[in-house]
Amino acid sequence: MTTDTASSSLRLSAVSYPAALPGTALPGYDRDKVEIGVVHFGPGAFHRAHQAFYFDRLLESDPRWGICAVSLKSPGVRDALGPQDGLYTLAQLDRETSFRVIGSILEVLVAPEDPEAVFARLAAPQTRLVTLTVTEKGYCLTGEGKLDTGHPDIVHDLAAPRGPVSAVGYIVEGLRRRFAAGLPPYAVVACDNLADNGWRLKAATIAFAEAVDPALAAWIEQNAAFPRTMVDSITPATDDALRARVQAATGLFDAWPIQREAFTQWVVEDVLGDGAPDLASVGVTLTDDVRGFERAKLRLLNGVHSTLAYAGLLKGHETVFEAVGDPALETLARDLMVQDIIPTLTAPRGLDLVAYAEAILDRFRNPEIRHFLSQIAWDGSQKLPFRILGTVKDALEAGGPVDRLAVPIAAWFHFLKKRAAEGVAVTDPLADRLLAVVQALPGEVKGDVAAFLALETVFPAELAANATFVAAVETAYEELG
Ligand code: CS2
Repeated sequence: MTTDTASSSLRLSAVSYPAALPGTALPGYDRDKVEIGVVHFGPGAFHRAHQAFYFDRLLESDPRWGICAVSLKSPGVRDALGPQDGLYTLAQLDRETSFRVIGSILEVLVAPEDPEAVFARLAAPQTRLVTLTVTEKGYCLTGEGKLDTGHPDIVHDLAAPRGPVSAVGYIVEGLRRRFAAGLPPYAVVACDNLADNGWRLKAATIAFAEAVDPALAAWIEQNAAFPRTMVDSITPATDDALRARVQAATGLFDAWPIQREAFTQWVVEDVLGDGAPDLASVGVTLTDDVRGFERAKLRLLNGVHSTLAYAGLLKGHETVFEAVGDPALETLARDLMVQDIIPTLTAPRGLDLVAYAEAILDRFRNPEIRHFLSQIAWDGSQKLPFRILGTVKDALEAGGPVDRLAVPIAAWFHFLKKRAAEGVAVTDPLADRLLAVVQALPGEVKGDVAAFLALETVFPAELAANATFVAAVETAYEELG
């Protein structure tokens, strides 16, 4: 943030926002009349670009769905949005550009500073939904997708369930209080890119609750909804260029605006039941076939994103736009989608998967957005199992080739080697382990690949022992080397 710019101009707030320059869309409702009905864990850029945008629109017709945003660790969002009364600007940067002040976040809490305030929100009768964007690692799951009872946060929370640090710990303590008070549970809506996100979270929540009180676990099992969801909107991290652009367009300084493409999609399993917000009225798809949407998005968009990230960084590209403009990488992306991934998918009714894949490539060509490959490259150990390895497993079961699907995996290995050689740390919860593997590599193809595939939390044992898969990864590793 540039303090000069901040002080020389009016800052976005509840008082100043009506003075935004014409053309800036403003909250179309009275924020003083809004009630908090949603508690959200993890108010990072994606939440503010996506769910908070949908609730902002919903508040125009129903004031019960304001958001209490809870950061589980850092005070950054509270410190930026506090002086702005929770308001921030959403810039939609695309062939057409627009700016909108979002008003749906009414409160930002920093859980470690005031856990009791979070519990009070969770236990409030008006709270009907708990939503989450805590990234893959925030679910504290094992490689098999079960609650990781060896995870330090879970070990901590199981020993002190009334003073949790993890998202699952907070969800269970909130539900415990509601159970004790005779209130209905809230629905828990996972909004991260995990296959079967809601089911996994439900299983993890119940496993945790079992350890606290089996009666609570049974009550959650019978009464709480954990819909699976698919979320989609490309949301690069905020930078100073965006701050300047937002200030020029709106006339107001915003310490933490958000940028995204114009496209946005939210598909929610239709299990929220009576009393749920009318999400369909603001463009959310409620469906019984969330799996079809979710698999298609995770494997096509995110799978190819990760492929472009690792293969693109190895070729010296910085952004998705640059990578997809490289003819060899564009061909790789398209061939992966059409020849390898689509055959493993079952299209949801009405969705033409080839057209969907082309539309994704077109979104990657958005010239208004600088989406850094290095950002997408984060947390590869958490992302690749959902994005690529599920496809590999299905392709192997169908007897198909996995040569091209091995490319992103081999590219990830080379990316890790390159980062280690440059002395640059990788952002990944397994970073220490990954570095140890790289430092002990024997330096020949078979040995190197075997050492990487021995990462058992990333590669299930059966896959790591599959001769077709191993040979494909070795070939790709050699070609990229
Ligand atoms: C990206 C996603 O950072 C990443 O790993 O693949 O954040 C992607 O942009 C979103 O899932 C798009 O909906």
